[in-house]
Amino acid sequence: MRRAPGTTHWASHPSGGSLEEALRATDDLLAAARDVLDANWTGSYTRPSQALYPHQWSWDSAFIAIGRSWNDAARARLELETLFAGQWMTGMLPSIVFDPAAPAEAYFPGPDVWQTSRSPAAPRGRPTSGITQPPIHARAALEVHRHAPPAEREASLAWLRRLYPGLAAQHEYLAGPRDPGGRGVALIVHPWESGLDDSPAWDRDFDRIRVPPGSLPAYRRHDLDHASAADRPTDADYERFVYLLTLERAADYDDAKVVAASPFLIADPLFNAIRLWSEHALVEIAGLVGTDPAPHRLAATRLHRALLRELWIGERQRFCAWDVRRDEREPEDTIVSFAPLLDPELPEPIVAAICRELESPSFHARGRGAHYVVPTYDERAADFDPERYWRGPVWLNTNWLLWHGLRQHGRAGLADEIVASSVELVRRSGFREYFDPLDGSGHGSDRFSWTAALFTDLVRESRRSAEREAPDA
Ligand code: 9WN
Repeated sequence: MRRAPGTTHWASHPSGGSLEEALRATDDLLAAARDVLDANWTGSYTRPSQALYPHQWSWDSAFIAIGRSWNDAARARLELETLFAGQWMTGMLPSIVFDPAAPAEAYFPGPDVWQTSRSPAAPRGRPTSGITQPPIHARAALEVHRHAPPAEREASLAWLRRLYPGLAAQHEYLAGPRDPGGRGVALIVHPWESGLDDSPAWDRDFDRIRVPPGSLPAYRRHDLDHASAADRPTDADYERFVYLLTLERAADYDDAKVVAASPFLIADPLFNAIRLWSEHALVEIAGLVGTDPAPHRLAATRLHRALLRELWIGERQRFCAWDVRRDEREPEDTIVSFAPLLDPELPEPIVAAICRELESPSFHARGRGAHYVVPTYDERAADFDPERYWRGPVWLNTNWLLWHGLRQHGRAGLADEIVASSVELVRRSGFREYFDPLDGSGHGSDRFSWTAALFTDLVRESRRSAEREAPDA
């Protein structure tokens, strides 16, 4: 039995599991988080984890930079600069920048499989993947700058000036080649681009992809050397991941050809909501570096409208992923539907609808024994899996994104619950990659960098807000 009735946990704690209580005695955990980040630091970037992910991942580095900037602003800045050195001439920021120091067999698929030198747009002499990940980087850059100690403010501004053209190019790329129909939402061509690889959000589309027999070379999944098979995507999913990669490779990573050929073509609410939130960060960054913020304001307005027009489905009261290839909306109730809370202009009735769903038994099983928020998939769905990757477990990065979204819409209660739950998960199970929402056990990699980084940010930021709100002694 997973749901042990009466188990003590933050939601059913007699005191109501206040944020204050969860934040108590977090100094040792903050020190341990710092140790994880330092152990995973390579000298120029941070590995997501030592064994499972021994290269630089794009959105990981952005989350890591945010958390690290509370203690070490210089490394946080270098983290993002190292990543942007792998940016393509098209503006695409690749999902992985491969580390030549990592052994060839350390991760599959490695640079020999991607073969990105086929594209004239790929950076020379710097092997990367040929796809992208959610564009959280402008937001991360702004957060890192905000955390800069006064003595480093000038250095931080100079860094923002250096980074700004790359950030702007990343957003232009998404608005250009990734929006071929001009509908205002960027399309992803591989589930790995979503960051939520095997989310049920695109099962209907992904499950229909048939891998032609004999079309794939023999390969070995190195991920299963470092994590339990029950925690990772299935072999059938992996086949499709690799098949899509081979199609993109055959198109030499030419965007128009990839979009034309890919059987997977999705407008993801989470990817586009992050893009919108980052576009707002670009407005602020442009102001800081003395550039005209107007184009970013305009882009944000367009994207806000497109999110509502293309991805909000009124009858379902939900944002849905749009399978553009078949022109179908995917109704699965997953965490991607909540991400538009990151839009500061989201209309109040839609904010209220999202919060209702977040508080429903599908995502917030109050009073049913041990439970932690926010699961990545509807707990009442027949195929909800509390342990497998993005098909149920709680992740600190999606918690962190929702916490920001809820706070900006004045939903402090739910936001505080997310912090309290995140802290309790780490206290109970350590800096694991993800957690079972029903019993709090840890899964996937251990000593996972973004868990350590975002734990740090959640705790430090919450403590700071509490200090601001405390009545004068
Ligand atoms: C494929 C590194 C990455 C994260 C993704 C997460 C997982 C890779 C994998 O690990 O994806 O990119 O091998 O499973 O899904 O969000 O960036 O932590």
